[in-house]
Amino acid sequence: MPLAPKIIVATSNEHKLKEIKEIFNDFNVVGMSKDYIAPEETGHTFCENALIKAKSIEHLGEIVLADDSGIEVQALLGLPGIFSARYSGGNDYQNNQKLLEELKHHANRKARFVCCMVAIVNKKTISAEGILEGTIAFEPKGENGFGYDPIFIPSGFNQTLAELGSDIKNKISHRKKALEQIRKKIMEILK
Ligand code: ITT
Repeated sequence: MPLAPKIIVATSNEHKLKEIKEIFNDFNVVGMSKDYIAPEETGHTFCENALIKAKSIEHLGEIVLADDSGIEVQALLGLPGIFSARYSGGNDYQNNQKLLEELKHHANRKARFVCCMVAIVNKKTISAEGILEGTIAFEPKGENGFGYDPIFIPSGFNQTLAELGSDIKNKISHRKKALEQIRKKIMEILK
């Protein structure tokens, strides 16, 4: 059997890397070493930031991949968006608390996760976007996942992603959708 293609992922987020490994379990997905210093995310869109990250490790292998993602809340005009990781200036729990506080007086709790994946494959740059629609819960629930998972209820479900767990999340997530699209583009270049 031929060796699974190696994909190096430009992330310092171990949760993202775990999900990418689970979804791309037919590739040899590797993360960065502990001393990896992520580039500054100076882009204005998810895809611009994913490109900055992918380019920063382009020299490391034939296939490199980067994920830029976040949550867009309708009543907050798309915020926190590309600022999701640094929304409160604190940790995931504090980001969730800030978002719940901001939404306190809004009846509209619609939100969506967005993920842009950029890959550079044999010097060719490709990208794909995935979206997961849902609503913001009234309080954090569940122990699984990371980031805003404890306060995000995907459309069609009545539990948060953190309650639903990784088996369900990895079937429906923004990351899964972006990865499945980019998988096709990678295979097209490699064939
Ligand atoms: P890298 O840039 O090193 O990959 P990061 O965590 O800083 O790691 P981003 O800049 O893409 O990554 O910010 C993503 C943030 O958006 C993440 O920290 C969460 O707060 C949120 N987020 C993205 N995907 C999520 C998911 O599947 N579940 C919950 N929160 C998510």
